[in-house]
Amino acid sequence: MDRKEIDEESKQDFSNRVNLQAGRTSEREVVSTKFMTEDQRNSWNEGGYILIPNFVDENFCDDMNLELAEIISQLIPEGSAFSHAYAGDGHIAIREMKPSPEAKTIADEISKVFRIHSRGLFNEFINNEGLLNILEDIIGPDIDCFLSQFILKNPGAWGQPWHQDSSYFPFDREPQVAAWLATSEATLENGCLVVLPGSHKESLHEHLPDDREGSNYGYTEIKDHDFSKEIPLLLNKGDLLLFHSFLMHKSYDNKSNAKRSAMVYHFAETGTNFGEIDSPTNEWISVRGKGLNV
Ligand SMILES: O=C(O)CCC(=O)C(=O)O
Repeated sequence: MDRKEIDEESKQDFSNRVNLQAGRTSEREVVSTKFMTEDQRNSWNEGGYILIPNFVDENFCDDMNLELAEIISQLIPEGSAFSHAYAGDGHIAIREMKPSPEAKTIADEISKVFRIHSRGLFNEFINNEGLLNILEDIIGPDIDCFLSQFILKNPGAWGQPWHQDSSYFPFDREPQVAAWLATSEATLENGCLVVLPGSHKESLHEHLPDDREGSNYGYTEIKDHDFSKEIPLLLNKGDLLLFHSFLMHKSYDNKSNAKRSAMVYHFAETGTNFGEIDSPTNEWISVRGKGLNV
């Protein structure tokens, strides 16, 4: 199989689907809280995100990184044929479209592994009480984790351009909440996340195809906005960022020689309707409240 670029037509198709969500708004604020601090509530309502330093210890991240490597080696045994995506055991791995010249194996080129939140440590994390408490203040007592992706930003990889996650979620309510756990340091050089504080109060904008050569499948970009007030978020291994699914965010390119890694989950209120056809990368798992009893 050739290492072909994703063709323009499928990029345009994807962005057309994403743009069906354009114009939606999310006005819900966190008013009364049971668990969050006042600072966290203000940060959420005003900025659209909450940063929690040292949420887990570094050993937990190292163990997650090892468990991920194990999943990749099971999905892609040595000698596997070239493909852009690999699936097995419920997991889906996607290959980088702009692989590092240093990459020696297919595993070195994997950029995302989806649907791992029912497994081992990845599942342990979504049952963390401290995490669920904060989520309860934001989305209520009935919580599902519906999406997980381990993101490996390999040396030389493009960052993901400005986008709002809710554009990818054709759901009947909002917000959803992303939990972005740094399992390596995230720096200006290796491709940290960058946010536009307060942009969660805006409607979903038009997302155009990412036209950079070698950009990954699914990357789309908001171009009709001033991003001069962007803030890069530098995280240490074990720090956790929670952010609103309407928050505009992107990540920088990885200009370093090492991988940047993060485990990213998305949470929604139990009972959220996902439309006629659910995304193959979603898997709805109840983590708190009434869904656990059905
Ligand atoms: O981790 C990254 O580089 C980008 C992640 C992101 O933008 C997302 O998960 O929506």
